[in-house]
Amino acid sequence: MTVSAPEQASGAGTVATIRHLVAGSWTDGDGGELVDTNPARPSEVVARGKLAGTEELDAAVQGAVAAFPGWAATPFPGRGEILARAAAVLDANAPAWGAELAREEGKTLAEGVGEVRRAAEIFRFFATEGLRPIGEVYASPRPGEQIQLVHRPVGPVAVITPFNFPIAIPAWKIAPALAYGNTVVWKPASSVPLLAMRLAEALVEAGLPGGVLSLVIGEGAIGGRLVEHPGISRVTFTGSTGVGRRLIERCGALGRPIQTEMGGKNAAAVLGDADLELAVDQVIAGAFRSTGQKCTATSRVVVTDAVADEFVARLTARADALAVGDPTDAAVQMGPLVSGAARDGVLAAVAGATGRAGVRLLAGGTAYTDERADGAFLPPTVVELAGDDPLWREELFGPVLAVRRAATDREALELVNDSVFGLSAAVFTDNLQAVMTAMETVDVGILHINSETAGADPHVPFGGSKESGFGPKEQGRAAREFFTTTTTVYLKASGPLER
Ligand code: UN1
Repeated sequence: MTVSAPEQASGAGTVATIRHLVAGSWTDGDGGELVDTNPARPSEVVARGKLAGTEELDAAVQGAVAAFPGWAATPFPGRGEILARAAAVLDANAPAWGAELAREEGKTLAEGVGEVRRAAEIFRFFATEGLRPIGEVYASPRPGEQIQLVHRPVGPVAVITPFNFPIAIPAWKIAPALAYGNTVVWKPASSVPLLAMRLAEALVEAGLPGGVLSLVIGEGAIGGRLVEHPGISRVTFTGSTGVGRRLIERCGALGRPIQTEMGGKNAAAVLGDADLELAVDQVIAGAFRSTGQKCTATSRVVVTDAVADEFVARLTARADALAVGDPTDAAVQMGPLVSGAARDGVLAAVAGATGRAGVRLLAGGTAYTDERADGAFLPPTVVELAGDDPLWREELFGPVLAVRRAATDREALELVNDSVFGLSAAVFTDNLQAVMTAMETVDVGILHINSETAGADPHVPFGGSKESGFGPKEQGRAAREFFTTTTTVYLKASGPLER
Protein backbone atom coordinates (compact mmCIF):
# COMPACT_ATOMS: atom_id res chain seq x y z
CA MET A 1 0.00 0.00 0.00
CA THR A 2 1.32 3.48 -0.77
CA VAL A 3 1.99 5.73 2.15
CA SER A 4 2.58 9.44 1.83
CA ALA A 5 3.64 11.02 5.10
CA PRO A 6 2.43 14.37 6.42
CA GLU A 7 4.65 17.34 5.60
CA GLN A 8 7.81 17.86 7.61
CA ALA A 9 8.22 19.62 10.93
CA SER A 10 6.03 22.67 11.28
CA GLY A 11 7.72 25.58 13.03
CA ALA A 12 5.99 28.72 14.23
CA GLY A 13 3.92 30.20 11.44
CA THR A 14 3.42 27.01 9.45
CA VAL A 15 0.13 25.16 9.40
CA ALA A 16 0.21 21.36 9.17
CA THR A 17 -2.51 19.38 7.42
CA ILE A 18 -4.36 16.90 9.60
CA ARG A 19 -4.33 13.39 8.21
CA HIS A 20 -5.33 9.99 9.49
CA LEU A 21 -3.44 6.74 9.02
CA VAL A 22 -6.04 4.24 7.92
CA ALA A 23 -5.04 0.67 7.13
CA GLY A 24 -1.65 1.73 5.76
CA SER A 25 -2.56 4.96 3.92
CA TRP A 26 -2.64 8.59 5.01
CA THR A 27 -6.16 9.92 4.35
CA ASP A 28 -7.78 13.34 4.59
CA GLY A 29 -10.75 12.56 6.82
CA ASP A 30 -14.43 12.51 5.88
CA GLY A 31 -15.80 14.10 9.07
CA GLY A 32 -16.22 17.72 10.20
CA GLU A 33 -13.63 20.52 10.15
CA LEU A 34 -10.87 20.49 12.74
CA VAL A 35 -8.76 23.56 13.52
CA ASP A 36 -5.91 22.98 15.96
CA THR A 37 -4.76 26.23 17.61
CA ASN A 38 -1.93 27.35 19.86
CA PRO A 39 -3.35 27.86 23.39
CA ALA A 40 -0.77 30.61 24.05
CA ARG A 41 -2.07 32.56 21.00
CA PRO A 42 -5.49 31.18 20.03
CA SER A 43 -5.52 33.04 16.70
CA GLU A 44 -2.48 31.04 15.56
CA VAL A 45 -3.43 27.85 13.72
CA VAL A 46 -1.06 24.90 14.23
CA ALA A 47 -2.85 22.33 12.06
CA ARG A 48 -6.03 22.20 10.06
CA GLY A 49 -8.05 19.53 8.33
CA LYS A 50 -10.94 17.16 8.76
CA LEU A 51 -11.91 14.78 11.50
CA ALA A 52 -12.16 11.09 10.72
CA GLY A 53 -15.65 9.85 9.91
CA THR A 54 -17.29 6.51 10.53
CA GLU A 55 -16.18 5.02 7.19
CA GLU A 56 -12.54 5.69 8.02
CA LEU A 57 -13.00 4.24 11.47
CA ASP A 58 -14.56 1.09 10.07
CA ALA A 59 -11.76 0.77 7.49
CA ALA A 60 -9.17 1.23 10.25
CA VAL A 61 -10.69 -1.56 12.35
CA GLN A 62 -10.95 -3.83 9.29
CA GLY A 63 -7.29 -3.10 8.58
CA ALA A 64 -6.35 -4.01 12.15
CA VAL A 65 -8.32 -7.25 11.95
CA ALA A 66 -6.69 -8.16 8.61
CA ALA A 67 -3.16 -7.30 9.79
CA PHE A 68 -3.43 -9.13 13.11
CA PRO A 69 -2.54 -12.74 12.12
CA GLY A 70 0.60 -11.66 10.22
CA TRP A 71 1.81 -9.32 12.96
CA ALA A 72 1.06 -11.83 15.75
CA ALA A 73 3.03 -14.47 13.83
CA THR A 74 6.04 -12.19 13.26
CA PRO A 75 8.86 -13.51 15.46
CA PHE A 76 9.92 -11.07 18.17
CA PRO A 77 13.14 -9.82 16.56
CA GLY A 78 11.05 -8.51 13.65
CA ARG A 79 8.61 -6.68 15.91
CA GLY A 80 11.36 -5.48 18.26
CA GLU A 81 13.50 -4.04 15.46
CA ILE A 82 10.62 -1.89 14.27
CA LEU A 83 9.98 -0.58 17.78
CA ALA A 84 13.71 0.18 18.22
CA ARG A 85 13.78 2.03 14.89
CA ALA A 86 10.71 4.04 15.94
CA ALA A 87 12.58 4.99 19.14
CA ALA A 88 15.49 6.25 17.04
CA VAL A 89 13.15 8.31 14.83
CA LEU A 90 11.54 9.83 17.93
CA ASP A 91 14.92 10.69 19.43
CA ALA A 92 16.15 12.25 16.18
CA ASN A 93 13.03 14.42 15.93
CA ALA A 94 12.75 15.27 19.65
CA PRO A 95 13.80 18.94 19.33
CA ALA A 96 11.43 19.67 16.42
CA TRP A 97 8.49 17.58 17.64
CA GLY A 98 8.98 18.79 21.23
CA ALA A 99 8.65 22.38 19.97
CA GLU A 100 5.49 21.40 18.09
CA LEU A 101 4.17 19.82 21.26
CA ALA A 102 4.74 23.06 23.19
CA ARG A 103 2.99 24.99 20.43
CA GLU A 104 0.06 22.62 20.15
CA GLU A 105 -0.56 21.67 23.80
CA GLY A 106 1.05 24.45 25.82
CA LYS A 107 3.63 22.71 28.00
CA THR A 108 7.08 24.23 28.13
CA LEU A 109 9.70 23.52 25.48
CA ALA A 110 11.83 21.55 27.97
CA GLU A 111 8.86 19.41 28.94
CA GLY A 112 7.81 18.98 25.31
CA VAL A 113 11.24 17.80 24.15
CA GLY A 114 11.52 15.66 27.30
CA GLU A 115 8.20 14.05 26.49
CA VAL A 116 9.23 13.06 22.96
CA ARG A 117 12.43 11.54 24.38
CA ARG A 118 10.35 9.74 26.98
CA ALA A 119 8.25 8.23 24.20
CA ALA A 120 11.51 7.02 22.61
CA GLU A 121 12.59 5.49 25.90
CA ILE A 122 9.29 3.60 26.15
CA PHE A 123 9.70 2.20 22.63
CA ARG A 124 13.28 1.16 23.46
CA PHE A 125 12.10 -0.68 26.57
CA PHE A 126 9.40 -2.60 24.71
CA ALA A 127 11.68 -3.29 21.73
CA THR A 128 13.54 -5.81 23.91
CA GLU A 129 10.48 -7.22 25.64
CA GLY A 130 10.61 -10.27 23.37
CA LEU A 131 13.92 -11.24 25.00
CA ARG A 132 12.32 -11.62 28.41
CA PRO A 133 10.43 -14.68 29.68
CA ILE A 134 6.94 -14.81 28.21
CA GLY A 135 5.37 -17.61 30.23
CA GLU A 136 5.55 -19.82 33.27
CA VAL A 137 6.09 -23.53 33.83
CA TYR A 138 4.39 -25.36 36.69
CA ALA A 139 4.97 -28.84 38.06
CA SER A 140 2.17 -31.28 37.42
CA PRO A 141 0.76 -33.62 40.08
CA ARG A 142 0.72 -36.35 37.36
CA PRO A 143 3.79 -38.16 36.04
CA GLY A 144 5.00 -37.31 32.53
CA GLU A 145 3.15 -33.98 32.42
CA GLN A 146 4.16 -30.35 32.54
CA ILE A 147 1.81 -27.38 32.91
CA GLN A 148 2.71 -24.27 30.96
CA LEU A 149 1.23 -20.80 31.02
CA VAL A 150 1.46 -19.39 27.51
CA HIS A 151 0.88 -15.67 26.81
CA ARG A 152 -0.71 -14.86 23.47
CA PRO A 153 -1.66 -11.58 21.75
CA VAL A 154 -5.27 -10.48 22.28
CA GLY A 155 -6.11 -9.07 18.82
CA PRO A 156 -6.93 -5.54 17.62
CA VAL A 157 -6.80 -3.11 20.56
CA ALA A 158 -8.57 0.26 20.77
CA VAL A 159 -6.29 2.94 22.24
CA ILE A 160 -7.93 6.18 23.44
CA THR A 161 -5.60 8.89 24.72
CA PRO A 162 -5.90 12.37 26.29
CA PHE A 163 -4.42 15.74 25.31
CA ASN A 164 -2.05 16.20 28.23
CA PHE A 165 0.74 13.80 27.20
CA PRO A 166 0.10 13.77 23.44
CA ILE A 167 2.99 11.42 22.67
CA ALA A 168 4.10 9.71 25.93
CA ILE A 169 0.75 8.22 26.93
CA PRO A 170 0.09 6.91 23.39
CA ALA A 171 3.62 5.45 23.43
CA TRP A 172 3.07 3.59 26.67
CA LYS A 173 -0.09 2.01 25.32
CA ILE A 174 0.94 1.43 21.69
CA ALA A 175 4.49 0.14 22.33
CA PRO A 176 3.42 -2.78 24.56
CA ALA A 177 0.34 -3.49 22.42
CA LEU A 178 2.60 -3.90 19.37
CA ALA A 179 5.43 -5.64 21.23
CA TYR A 180 3.11 -8.43 22.34
CA GLY A 181 1.78 -8.95 18.80
CA ASN A 182 -1.44 -6.97 18.80
CA THR A 183 -2.67 -4.50 16.22
CA VAL A 184 -3.95 -1.05 17.21
CA VAL A 185 -6.61 1.47 16.24
CA TRP A 186 -5.79 4.71 18.03
CA LYS A 187 -8.05 7.68 18.70
CA PRO A 188 -6.17 10.56 20.33
CA ALA A 189 -7.75 13.68 21.80
CA SER A 190 -8.75 15.86 18.85
CA SER A 191 -6.93 18.86 20.41
CA VAL A 192 -3.49 17.32 19.75
CA PRO A 193 -3.64 15.89 16.19
CA LEU A 194 -0.15 17.02 15.16
CA LEU A 195 1.75 15.07 17.80
CA ALA A 196 -0.44 12.04 17.14
CA MET A 197 0.54 12.19 13.46
CA ARG A 198 4.20 12.46 14.47
CA LEU A 199 4.08 9.22 16.47
CA ALA A 200 2.27 7.40 13.67
CA GLU A 201 4.81 8.83 11.23
CA ALA A 202 7.69 7.50 13.35
CA LEU A 203 6.22 4.00 13.26
CA VAL A 204 5.60 4.14 9.50
CA GLU A 205 9.18 5.32 8.95
CA ALA A 206 10.38 2.48 11.17
CA GLY A 207 8.74 0.00 8.80
CA LEU A 208 5.55 -0.94 10.60
CA PRO A 209 3.42 -2.93 8.13
CA GLY A 210 0.20 -1.26 6.91
CA GLY A 211 -2.85 -1.86 9.11
CA VAL A 212 -0.88 -2.78 12.24
CA LEU A 213 -1.46 0.75 13.56
CA SER A 214 -4.25 3.03 12.40
CA LEU A 215 -4.69 6.58 13.64
CA VAL A 216 -8.17 8.09 13.52
CA ILE A 217 -8.47 11.62 14.86
CA GLY A 218 -12.03 12.17 15.92
CA GLU A 219 -14.32 13.36 18.64
CA GLY A 220 -16.17 11.43 21.36
CA ALA A 221 -18.65 9.74 19.01
CA ILE A 222 -15.83 8.16 16.99
CA GLY A 223 -14.27 6.94 20.24
CA GLY A 224 -17.59 5.43 21.29
CA ARG A 225 -17.97 3.63 17.97
CA LEU A 226 -14.39 2.37 18.19
CA VAL A 227 -14.85 0.99 21.71
CA GLU A 228 -18.00 -0.91 20.68
CA HIS A 229 -16.73 -2.05 17.28
CA PRO A 230 -17.11 -5.82 16.81
CA GLY A 231 -13.55 -6.06 15.44
CA ILE A 232 -11.98 -4.76 18.67
CA SER A 233 -10.79 -7.16 21.38
CA ARG A 234 -9.74 -4.83 24.20
CA VAL A 235 -9.82 -1.14 25.08
CA THR A 236 -7.19 0.94 26.85
CA PHE A 237 -8.18 4.46 27.89
CA THR A 238 -6.60 7.39 29.71
CA GLY A 239 -8.76 10.42 30.44
CA SER A 240 -11.42 11.76 32.75
CA THR A 241 -13.19 9.65 35.35
CA GLY A 242 -16.57 10.50 33.81
CA VAL A 243 -15.70 9.23 30.32
CA GLY A 244 -13.75 6.28 31.75
CA ARG A 245 -16.73 5.15 33.80
CA ARG A 246 -19.03 5.29 30.77
CA LEU A 247 -16.57 3.25 28.72
CA ILE A 248 -16.30 0.68 31.53
CA GLU A 249 -20.10 0.32 31.49
CA ARG A 250 -20.18 -0.13 27.72
CA CYS A 251 -17.37 -2.63 27.75
CA GLY A 252 -18.99 -4.46 30.67
CA ALA A 253 -22.16 -4.87 28.63
CA LEU A 254 -20.08 -6.23 25.73
CA GLY A 255 -17.94 -8.45 27.97
CA ARG A 256 -14.90 -6.65 26.58
CA PRO A 257 -11.81 -6.16 28.78
CA ILE A 258 -10.95 -2.52 29.41
CA GLN A 259 -8.15 -0.79 31.25
CA THR A 260 -8.70 2.81 32.32
CA GLU A 261 -6.40 5.42 33.81
CA MET A 262 -8.58 8.21 35.15
CA GLY A 263 -8.62 11.14 37.56
CA GLY A 264 -6.44 12.08 40.47
CA LYS A 265 -6.41 14.50 43.39
CA ASN A 266 -2.92 13.70 44.54
CA ALA A 267 -1.70 14.85 47.92
CA ALA A 268 1.73 15.67 49.23
CA ALA A 269 2.16 15.33 53.02
CA VAL A 270 4.85 17.59 54.43
CA LEU A 271 5.62 16.17 57.89
CA GLY A 272 7.17 17.87 60.92
CA ASP A 273 10.77 16.81 60.15
CA ALA A 274 10.60 17.45 56.36
CA ASP A 275 13.43 19.11 54.45
CA LEU A 276 11.37 22.18 53.59
CA GLU A 277 13.52 23.35 50.71
CA LEU A 278 13.18 19.96 49.01
CA ALA A 279 9.46 19.78 49.81
CA VAL A 280 8.77 23.25 48.37
CA ASP A 281 10.78 22.46 45.21
CA GLN A 282 9.00 19.19 44.63
CA VAL A 283 5.51 20.45 45.44
CA ILE A 284 6.00 23.37 43.03
CA ALA A 285 7.14 20.96 40.31
CA GLY A 286 4.30 18.51 41.02
CA ALA A 287 1.65 21.22 41.07
CA PHE A 288 2.68 23.49 38.21
CA ARG A 289 4.66 21.56 35.58
CA SER A 290 2.47 20.96 32.55
CA THR A 291 0.30 23.73 34.07
CA GLY A 292 -1.06 21.19 36.54
CA GLN A 293 -2.61 19.17 33.71
CA LYS A 294 -1.40 15.74 34.76
CA CYS A 295 -3.47 13.07 36.40
CA THR A 296 -0.43 12.69 38.67
CA ALA A 297 -0.16 16.43 39.48
CA THR A 298 0.02 17.52 43.12
CA SER A 299 -3.28 19.26 43.79
CA ARG A 300 -3.47 18.86 47.58
CA VAL A 301 -0.87 19.49 50.28
CA VAL A 302 -1.21 18.57 53.92
CA VAL A 303 1.37 20.17 56.15
CA THR A 304 1.95 19.39 59.81
CA ASP A 305 1.37 22.41 62.08
CA ALA A 306 4.94 22.47 63.39
CA VAL A 307 6.29 23.57 59.97
CA ALA A 308 3.13 24.93 58.36
CA ASP A 309 3.76 28.68 58.61
CA GLU A 310 7.24 28.47 57.15
CA PHE A 311 6.28 25.97 54.43
CA VAL A 312 3.23 27.97 53.30
CA ALA A 313 5.24 31.22 53.19
CA ARG A 314 8.01 29.67 51.06
CA LEU A 315 5.54 27.85 48.81
CA THR A 316 3.52 31.00 48.12
CA ALA A 317 6.63 33.03 47.34
CA ARG A 318 7.84 30.39 44.87
CA ALA A 319 4.44 30.12 43.19
CA ASP A 320 4.28 33.90 42.75
CA ALA A 321 7.79 33.94 41.26
CA LEU A 322 7.17 31.38 38.48
CA ALA A 323 7.58 32.79 34.97
CA VAL A 324 4.32 32.23 33.07
CA GLY A 325 4.15 32.86 29.35
CA ASP A 326 4.72 31.49 25.85
CA PRO A 327 5.96 27.93 26.46
CA THR A 328 8.32 28.06 23.48
CA ASP A 329 10.32 30.78 25.26
CA ALA A 330 13.08 28.85 27.08
CA ALA A 331 12.89 31.16 30.13
CA VAL A 332 9.22 30.38 30.75
CA GLN A 333 8.44 27.91 33.56
CA MET A 334 4.70 27.46 33.03
CA GLY A 335 2.69 27.75 29.82
CA PRO A 336 -1.06 28.07 29.22
CA LEU A 337 -3.76 25.49 29.82
CA VAL A 338 -4.81 23.51 26.78
CA SER A 339 -7.69 25.86 25.84
CA GLY A 340 -9.61 28.95 26.84
CA ALA A 341 -12.50 26.74 27.90
CA ALA A 342 -10.21 24.77 30.24
CA ARG A 343 -8.89 28.04 31.70
CA ASP A 344 -12.42 29.39 32.25
CA GLY A 345 -13.53 26.20 33.99
CA VAL A 346 -10.61 26.29 36.43
CA LEU A 347 -11.04 30.01 37.03
CA ALA A 348 -14.75 29.58 37.78
CA ALA A 349 -14.00 26.82 40.32
CA VAL A 350 -11.47 29.04 42.11
CA ALA A 351 -13.73 32.12 42.00
CA GLY A 352 -16.60 30.07 43.44
CA ALA A 353 -14.39 28.81 46.25
CA THR A 354 -13.01 32.16 47.35
CA GLY A 355 -16.47 33.27 48.56
CA ARG A 356 -16.80 30.24 50.84
CA ALA A 357 -15.95 30.22 54.56
CA GLY A 358 -12.57 28.72 55.41
CA VAL A 359 -11.07 29.38 51.95
CA ARG A 360 -8.11 31.78 51.72
CA LEU A 361 -6.45 32.65 48.41
CA LEU A 362 -2.67 32.78 48.89
CA ALA A 363 -1.40 33.09 45.30
CA GLY A 364 -2.82 33.58 41.80
CA GLY A 365 -6.52 32.89 41.34
CA THR A 366 -7.41 35.63 38.87
CA ALA A 367 -6.98 35.85 35.11
CA TYR A 368 -4.20 37.94 33.55
CA THR A 369 -5.14 41.33 32.17
CA ASP A 370 -1.82 41.96 30.36
CA GLU A 371 -0.66 40.57 27.00
CA ARG A 372 -1.43 37.07 28.29
CA ALA A 373 -5.18 37.78 28.55
CA ASP A 374 -5.94 36.24 25.10
CA GLY A 375 -4.08 33.03 25.77
CA ALA A 376 -5.29 30.22 28.03
CA PHE A 377 -3.04 31.41 30.85
CA LEU A 378 -3.67 31.27 34.58
CA PRO A 379 -1.24 32.17 37.32
CA PRO A 380 0.01 29.44 39.68
CA THR A 381 -2.72 29.38 42.30
CA VAL A 382 -2.45 28.37 45.96
CA VAL A 383 -5.48 28.24 48.23
CA GLU A 384 -5.50 27.43 51.92
CA LEU A 385 -8.51 25.52 53.23
CA ALA A 386 -9.57 25.37 56.88
CA GLY A 387 -11.44 22.10 56.29
CA ASP A 388 -13.37 20.17 53.68
CA ASP A 389 -14.26 21.96 50.43
CA PRO A 390 -14.95 21.08 46.78
CA LEU A 391 -11.42 22.37 46.03
CA TRP A 392 -10.21 19.55 48.26
CA ARG A 393 -12.27 16.90 46.46
CA GLU A 394 -12.71 17.75 42.79
CA GLU A 395 -10.05 17.32 40.14
CA LEU A 396 -9.58 20.69 38.40
CA PHE A 397 -6.80 19.71 35.95
CA GLY A 398 -5.08 23.07 36.19
CA PRO A 399 -2.45 24.97 38.21
CA VAL A 400 -4.35 25.01 41.50
CA LEU A 401 -3.00 23.72 44.79
CA ALA A 402 -5.16 23.33 47.91
CA VAL A 403 -3.30 23.39 51.25
CA ARG A 404 -4.55 22.12 54.60
CA ARG A 405 -2.86 21.97 58.00
CA ALA A 406 -2.81 18.91 60.26
CA ALA A 407 -2.15 18.83 64.01
CA THR A 408 0.10 15.76 63.79
CA ASP A 409 2.01 13.69 61.22
CA ARG A 410 -0.52 10.91 61.71
CA GLU A 411 -3.41 13.22 60.87
CA ALA A 412 -1.49 14.48 57.82
CA LEU A 413 -1.16 10.92 56.48
CA GLU A 414 -4.85 10.27 57.19
CA LEU A 415 -5.83 13.34 55.16
CA VAL A 416 -3.82 12.01 52.19
CA ASN A 417 -6.37 9.18 52.03
CA ASP A 418 -9.31 11.59 52.24
CA SER A 419 -10.21 11.35 48.53
CA VAL A 420 -12.17 9.12 46.18
CA PHE A 421 -9.04 9.06 44.01
CA GLY A 422 -5.90 7.01 44.64
CA LEU A 423 -3.40 7.59 41.87
CA SER A 424 -0.30 8.95 43.57
CA ALA A 425 0.90 10.60 46.77
CA ALA A 426 4.11 12.09 48.13
CA VAL A 427 5.38 12.11 51.70
CA PHE A 428 8.21 14.41 52.77
CA THR A 429 9.99 13.01 55.80
CA ASP A 430 13.03 11.05 56.94
CA ASN A 431 11.09 9.51 59.80
CA LEU A 432 11.16 5.78 59.11
CA GLN A 433 8.06 5.13 61.16
CA ALA A 434 6.11 7.66 59.11
CA VAL A 435 7.45 6.13 55.89
CA MET A 436 6.43 2.62 56.97
CA THR A 437 2.99 3.88 58.03
CA ALA A 438 2.56 5.59 54.65
CA MET A 439 3.62 2.45 52.75
CA GLU A 440 1.11 0.36 54.66
CA THR A 441 -1.86 2.72 54.86
CA VAL A 442 -1.86 5.25 52.01
CA ASP A 443 -4.17 3.81 49.38
CA VAL A 444 -2.53 4.88 46.12
CA GLY A 445 -1.02 3.15 43.12
CA ILE A 446 2.18 5.23 43.26
CA LEU A 447 3.85 6.50 46.43
CA HIS A 448 6.79 8.92 46.36
CA ILE A 449 8.92 9.41 49.44
CA ASN A 450 10.67 12.80 49.20
CA SER A 451 9.82 13.39 45.52
CA GLU A 452 6.91 14.94 43.63
CA THR A 453 3.70 13.03 42.92
CA ALA A 454 4.15 13.11 39.13
CA GLY A 455 6.52 11.08 36.97
CA ALA A 456 6.58 7.50 35.75
CA ASP A 457 9.55 5.37 34.70
CA PRO A 458 8.89 3.17 31.68
CA HIS A 459 10.02 -0.09 33.30
CA VAL A 460 7.79 -0.07 36.38
CA PRO A 461 4.03 -0.45 36.86
CA PHE A 462 1.89 2.69 36.60
CA GLY A 463 -1.71 3.10 37.69
CA GLY A 464 -4.00 4.01 40.54
CA SER A 465 -6.41 2.62 43.07
CA LYS A 466 -9.95 3.64 44.06
CA GLU A 467 -11.62 5.80 41.36
CA SER A 468 -8.32 6.56 39.63
CA GLY A 469 -7.94 3.31 37.76
CA PHE A 470 -9.68 0.17 36.57
CA GLY A 471 -8.06 -2.98 35.28
CA PRO A 472 -4.40 -3.99 35.10
CA LYS A 473 -1.56 -1.52 35.58
CA GLU A 474 0.31 -0.02 32.63
CA GLN A 475 3.99 0.09 31.61
CA GLY A 476 6.93 -2.15 32.40
CA ARG A 477 6.27 -5.85 32.68
CA ALA A 478 2.86 -5.05 34.17
CA ALA A 479 1.72 -4.15 30.64
CA ARG A 480 1.85 -7.84 29.70
CA GLU A 481 -1.21 -8.56 31.81
CA PHE A 482 -3.50 -6.40 29.73
CA PHE A 483 -1.96 -6.83 26.29
CA THR A 484 -1.78 -10.63 26.38
CA THR A 485 -4.16 -13.39 27.23
CA THR A 486 -2.98 -16.63 28.80
CA THR A 487 -3.63 -20.23 27.97
CA THR A 488 -2.86 -22.85 30.60
CA VAL A 489 -1.47 -25.82 28.71
CA TYR A 490 -1.48 -29.30 30.25
CA LEU A 491 1.32 -30.86 28.22
CA LYS A 492 1.77 -34.61 28.19
CA ALA A 493 3.16 -37.03 25.65
CA SER A 494 0.70 -39.68 24.54
CA GLY A 495 2.96 -42.63 25.16
CA PRO A 496 6.54 -43.83 25.63
CA LEU A 497 9.45 -42.51 23.52
CA GLU A 498 10.03 -45.90 21.88
CA ARG A 499 6.96 -47.16 20.06
C1 UN1 B 1 3.65 11.63 34.60
O1 UN1 B 1 3.32 11.86 35.77
O2 UN1 B 1 4.76 11.98 34.18
O3 UN1 B 1 -2.65 11.45 32.31
C2 UN1 B 1 2.77 10.90 33.70
C3 UN1 B 1 -1.72 11.55 33.10
C4 UN1 B 1 -0.98 10.31 33.51
C5 UN1 B 1 0.44 10.36 33.09
C6 UN1 B 1 1.32 10.99 34.09
N1 UN1 B 1 -1.61 9.15 32.92
O4 UN1 B 1 -1.38 12.64 33.50
